[in-house]
Amino acid sequence: MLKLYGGARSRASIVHWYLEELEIPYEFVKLDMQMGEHLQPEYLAINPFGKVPAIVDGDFKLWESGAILLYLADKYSKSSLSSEERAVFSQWVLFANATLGSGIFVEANREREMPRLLTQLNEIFSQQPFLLGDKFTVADVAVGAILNYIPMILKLDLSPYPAVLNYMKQLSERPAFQRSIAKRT
Ligand SMILES: N[C@@H](CCC(=O)N[C@@H](CS)C(=O)NCC(=O)O)C(=O)O
Repeated sequence: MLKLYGGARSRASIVHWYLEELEIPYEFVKLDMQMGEHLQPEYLAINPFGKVPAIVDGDFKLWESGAILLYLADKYSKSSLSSEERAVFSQWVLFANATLGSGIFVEANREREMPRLLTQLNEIFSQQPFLLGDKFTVADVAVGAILNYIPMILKLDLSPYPAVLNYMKQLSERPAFQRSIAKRT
């Protein structure tokens, strides 16, 4: 069975959420990061950098939350993906982890980056429920997780972006979200 390695309040919750959405069997291995379990040889054999999340799927090991999301989308989505679909998923997952995450959570970037990023996202969610239209995809897990981390971590006024707030709320009410990221696992 696929194993997801994570720690309390870690980015493993993003992958956890997607596994719940996919409804595939998996085991969540919760490392005691306070005790440095992620830096022990057993885990370093999976991710030599000692960061979570990582997965082990059969003999295959993979780390970096974005890479894991894309692998899961590719392997476990109900229909097979075209090159274009795969590329658009990569675009949004990289946007979430590289551009949106650092634009919001790196304080030095926030004033400059956050308004332009959230204004455009607000525009998108004013037109459609999900990033790619009417269908929830892995892109929403990547971007939605970063957005929903905001109220968990920071006190920011998002009221200028009502469509983003509504999107965050819709996502946070999904049963798979409630079973995973909402518990801050
Ligand atoms: N870009 C990586 C970030 C991984 C990361 O920094 N994980 C943190 C937990 S959220 C971690 O493992 N920290 C432990 C450490 O640095 O010792 C990803 O998205 O997977």
